[in-house]
Amino acid sequence: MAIRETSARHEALGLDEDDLRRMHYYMLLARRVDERSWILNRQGKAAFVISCQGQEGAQVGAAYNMRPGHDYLYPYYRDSGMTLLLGQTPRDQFLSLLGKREDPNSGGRQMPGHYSSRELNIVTASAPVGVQFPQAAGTALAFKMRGEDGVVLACGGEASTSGGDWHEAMNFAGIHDLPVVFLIENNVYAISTPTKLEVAGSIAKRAEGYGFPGHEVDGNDVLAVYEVAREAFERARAGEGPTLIEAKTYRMTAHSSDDDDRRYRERQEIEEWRQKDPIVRFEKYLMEHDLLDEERKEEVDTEIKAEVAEASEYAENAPFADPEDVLLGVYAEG
Ligand SMILES: Cc1ncc(C[n+]2csc(CCOP(=O)(O)OP(=O)(O)O)c2C)c(N)n1
Ligand SMILES: [Mg+2]
Repeated sequence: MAIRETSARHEALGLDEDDLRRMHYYMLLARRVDERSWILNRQGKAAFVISCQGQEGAQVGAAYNMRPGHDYLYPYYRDSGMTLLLGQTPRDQFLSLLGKREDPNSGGRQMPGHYSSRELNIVTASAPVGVQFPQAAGTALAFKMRGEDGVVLACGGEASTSGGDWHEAMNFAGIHDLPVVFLIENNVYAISTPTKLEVAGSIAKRAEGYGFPGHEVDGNDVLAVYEVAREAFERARAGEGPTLIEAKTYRMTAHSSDDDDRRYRERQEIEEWRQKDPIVRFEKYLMEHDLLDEERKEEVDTEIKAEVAEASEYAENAPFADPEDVLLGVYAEG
């Protein structure tokens, strides 16, 4: 009772119960799709998995500010929480993971994690780390030149801020006050390289050098990320220019299904971060505010697991692309 009487954080942010339930649903959905993906990998059905686990709070918190089909998303390979929130389905994700013809991202011809949807304005990434940023700045320039109020959300891991593309995009966006939000999901590693060997100093503070604000935020707190991103989206929509957000988070799985992380990090470190699991933390918040209890939590999880199982089965039974389609979309027709 005492907690309800004090103004709750979500109320101050203008989020109602439905918003919170949606946020929770998509975070959990992303986690369960991811877990299922690892099973499909270990069963020898999925060749490669790259996870979002641990980053769902940063992803849902930031993308919850987007207007799907209006704003543009340049995700990176871990952003499945964002693409699910915007409207891609677990089926879409498994069709992509298993390289099936119906895969909406690429017809089964791209690596998993290369999300793409014309209707949802999700632009596929190229495989080199960080190349999405100049493209995102270009889309933001197009919004500005057309006098439209769209915002571009451009995402990457902390290692992408060590590459030239990111700096060029930051500089260009700063010069032209472009409506772009740079979200860096700092998950402590770039494969086996720890952040301290990737970045000297603060990522968030680099924004100052490019003439716009940068914020560091607890990336495992979905409401904190939502809050800082909301301000960034408002700024962009008002024509005031870009914002950089560094969400401090953690990669709970190995880099990918091809990586053995026992070679470069202690189990205890992972355990410590598990205590800060963004989903568990948000569930605690919801329970403290009487918006969730154990029974309802079970119900939601059961519902999600059924949806995930159905989607996975559908994708497993779906046909592969025809071999002769391999060059579709690669070269211009005629
Ligand atoms: C230009 C380039 N260099 C190296 C790679 C190989 N590579 C793929 S993911 C990755 C790690 C990137 O780390 P980070 O940006 O922190 O993202 P995270 O995987 O930790 O989420 C690397 C080095 C690549 N894809 N592109
Ligand atoms: Mg990283």
